[in-house]
Parts: sequence; C-alpha cells; structure tokens
Amino acid sequence: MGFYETLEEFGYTQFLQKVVYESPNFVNLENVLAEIQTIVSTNAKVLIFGDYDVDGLMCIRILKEGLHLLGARNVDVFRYRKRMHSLDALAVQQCIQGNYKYCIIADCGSNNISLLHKLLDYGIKVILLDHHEVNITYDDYTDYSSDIAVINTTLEPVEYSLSAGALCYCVMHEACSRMGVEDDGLSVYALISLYADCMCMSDRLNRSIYYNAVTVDRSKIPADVAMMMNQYQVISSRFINYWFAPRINAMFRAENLELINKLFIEVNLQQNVEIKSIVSMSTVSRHKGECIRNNHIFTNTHVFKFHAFFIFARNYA
Ligand SMILES: [Mn+2]
Repeated sequence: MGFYETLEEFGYTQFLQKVVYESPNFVNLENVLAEIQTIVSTNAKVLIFGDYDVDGLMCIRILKEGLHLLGARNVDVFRYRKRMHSLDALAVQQCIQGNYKYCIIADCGSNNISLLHKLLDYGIKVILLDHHEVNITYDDYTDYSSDIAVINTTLEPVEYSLSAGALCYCVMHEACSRMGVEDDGLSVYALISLYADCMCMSDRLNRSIYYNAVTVDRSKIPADVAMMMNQYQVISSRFINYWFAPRINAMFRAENLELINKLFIEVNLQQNVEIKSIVSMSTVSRHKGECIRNNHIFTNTHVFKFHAFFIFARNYA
C-alpha cells in the first residue's frame, strides 16, 4: 500500500486536498459590505487604523489595497507612532480634524468604547473588524448609533479561528468578487496574518485561504512581500514563519516604527527596493558601513537602528 492509500485508510487525506474557499456568513457582513460600497461610490475620505503587530499590519495592507482595487481613492492609513494595542486617541483626533467620513479599525478597538462613541458623535462612520474578546454584544455597539458596523469573530454564533487579517480578507474578498474585481494577491497577506497569530491551520476556512495564497501567481504576490523574497523562496509557512514575520516583528518590538511606515504604509516601491537592497547589503557585509552611511535615505541613527533590528531579527528567528 502506498503512502497516499495509507493516509486514506486512516482518514487523513482530507488535509492534503485543496479546499475551495467559501465566504463565511458573518452576522454583520452585509452591513460592512454596504459601507464599503458607499465608500467606493462616494469616494469617501477614509482613515485606516491597524494594530501594532504583523496581523494589524496585514489588515492595513488588505484594507488599503482592497479599497484601491475597488476604486476608492481617498484612503489614508494612520502612521505607526507609539506602540500600543488599542485605538489611539490621536487617530480619532486625526479623523475629526481631517474631516474623515469613515474610520476603519482593525485587530483592536473593540473595547475602546468611549473613543468609538467620540468618532460617532462627530458623525464619522466606523467599521470595526476584530478578533479579540469583548464583554459587550453587537447590539451594544449599534444601540448607541447605527453608524457603526462591527464584525468581531468572538461575537459570532459560529466558532472561527481567524486572525484579524484573515477576517479583513474575507470581507474584502467578498466585496471584490461581488464587483467582479480580481484580488488574488490579498490572500498572501491573509495567510501571513494567520501564521503570525498562530491560528489553527487545520480549520477548513483557514485551509482554503492557505490554498488561495500558495497558488497565487508569482507576478501577483504583493510587491511589499515580494521584495522580501529571493528567487528561490515561495509563499509557504517556512518563508512566513522564519523569514518574513520575524523581521516585521523585530521592527515592531524594537519600536522601529518609521521603518515600517516607510516600507508598508508610504508604499513607495522604488524607495522600498532601495531599502531592501540596503537590508541585504547590511547582512552580507555588516562591517562595510560606508556604503550604507553614504546612502541618502539613512542617517547614522537609522544605520544604528538597522543593525539593532537585524541582530534582533536573528535572535528572534
Ligand atoms: Mn491579531
């Protein structure tokens, strides 16, 4: 009996088979999709706020790219500023003073009730996508105002093992497929977030996201992920867990937030390719500091932080 037949006999082949993605039916999915539709059709001014970790960053990338694919052109991201795991009062301030119509909060914020109320009091609509425990219900959010649309996987009647990034993917993927927009690359961010938050990968939905991500055409892998890959690397648990995520984690933990803003939020690909090549240089010849110091992007402080980041990344991995 062959390997595959043996697995079949024990009932394990299901884990080797491709699972087709089916959109989960979140309680408030239609409300969230309706708000996304309004953002796109009115080109509303949107501020995205994401948590300070790999999952939060992947939420930001999925929401920003997804909205862009759908045609929204008035979308900003709150720059990482000071490490925290809740909604930043300064982000709320930015929404109010900047006349934003929407604030999309991902991977945090479920328990920041007074700040959510402040946004709503100022007429700013809120979309909240989270997977952290809360001690209130969906009704508690909407009783205050109908201008808030929430999906929190812990409030769903069905059990999910989703990262916030994967939740954002499920929402944006549904929005894109309803509008006939191809969004293959977004699944890569979703898979990164699933691994980064150690979500159960034998879960059926997560496996379908895995298959979506690992079968993305190489040319469609998002540029900010592709720039961290060499020609031999593929989207896999190995690449994500031992190469990509540790580097991002190290940047967060070293509070090297401006570097994350430059790489993933400003998204100036030409500059990012330069940064990436300096990253490679600084690992290949760490003693030849001149080439790095002479580069216009970096001050000496940057160089120092960069080395700290790499030493950190190495230890972490
Ligand atoms: Mn998370």
